[in-house]
Amino acid sequence: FRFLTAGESHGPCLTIIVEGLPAGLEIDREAIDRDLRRRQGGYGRGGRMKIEKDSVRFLSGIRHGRTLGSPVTMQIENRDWVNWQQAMSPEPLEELPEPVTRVRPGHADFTGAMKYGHRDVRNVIERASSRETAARVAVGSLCRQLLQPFGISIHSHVLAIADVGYEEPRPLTRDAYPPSLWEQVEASPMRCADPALTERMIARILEAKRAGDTCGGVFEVVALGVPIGLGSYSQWDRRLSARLGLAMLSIPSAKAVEIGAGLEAARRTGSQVHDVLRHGADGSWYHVTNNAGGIEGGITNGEPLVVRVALKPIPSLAHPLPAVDLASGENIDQTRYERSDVCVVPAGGVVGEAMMAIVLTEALLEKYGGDSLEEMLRHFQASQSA
Ligand code: EPS
Repeated sequence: FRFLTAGESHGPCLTIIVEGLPAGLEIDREAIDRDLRRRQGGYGRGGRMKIEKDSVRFLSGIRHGRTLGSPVTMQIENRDWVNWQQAMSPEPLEELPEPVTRVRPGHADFTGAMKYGHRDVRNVIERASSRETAARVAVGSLCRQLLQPFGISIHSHVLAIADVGYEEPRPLTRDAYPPSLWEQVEASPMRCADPALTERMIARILEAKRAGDTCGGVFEVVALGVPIGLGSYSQWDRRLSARLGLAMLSIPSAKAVEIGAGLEAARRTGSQVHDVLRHGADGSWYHVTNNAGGIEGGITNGEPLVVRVALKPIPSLAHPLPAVDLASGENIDQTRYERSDVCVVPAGGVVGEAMMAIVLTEALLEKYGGDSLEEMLRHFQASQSA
């Protein structure tokens, strides 16, 4: 299983090729669009999201609503392209647009320009933009549809915005994630189940916005119904924890990842951390706590898979920070401001869900692999009854 995304933020579209999905999987296009809409939402988004109405178009790999087993190609239109046709033209221009030369601290502006030798930072920002995450959400949404027949569901919620968040670590066991929690999350403009906290988070973002500033925060991604045995300790890069770490840190602005109790586990002793295993009367396995976040030895243990991701604040500030003009080499008091979001943590959570779905799809295909969904399900059912 692999995928590639392509496309500049203000180019005509995002293009995605996904290879390795089994044949015979029923695809709900509307469900992909729903996930794309969820990513576009959340309090703190800027003007661009009023322009875009993300929706996916299939160009290959699906016939009469089912996967063929051949590569799936998807396209998401950038509606803003009409305003950028000259500035982003693939053809040479007689008169070039004014180059962007002032770099924003914290953005890919400086490193990208130095690395690729660009004199116009526009050449960097276009691909470094988080617009690319729309493509990943489309891939994740396809993956979610594969995970569904195996009983796996994936959710996310926001735990903190800047310094405003849950006071105590939330429990991590199965009963801490009832369906009602996710209903509350989906109804909250902050994707936070606590209405009072939602209000405080919004107030925090508003305060930052008024000051010309931005906010980061923490979201949590949870996979429920994950079977025992995905991932492996046999090599470093087979460990599911490592694969989730890579996937989550690939999200723009991600600066830290925790699994289960995470950093808190380092502060406690072994007897306070390790999850006692029990065998139920019905033959099922369960753990009394879930500080491991559903992974032991790099392998899923049947408990909820819980990953938290910390996003730094967005580097485009309405009150710009000091910077350097790359053209003149001059130190300047204020870099430029470009239209931007103030906070993207709720959207980040939706991208986190997609990355979790992608990692679990890879791991599921490794364990129950097959060329058709039917074949995979046969392998899965055989292993469940063993
Ligand atoms: C982004 C800047 C903004 C964001 C964009 C990421 O876009 P624009 O420059 O067009 O105002 O809206 O995010 C998206 C377009 C998106 O779909 O999430 C940046 O500089 O990274």
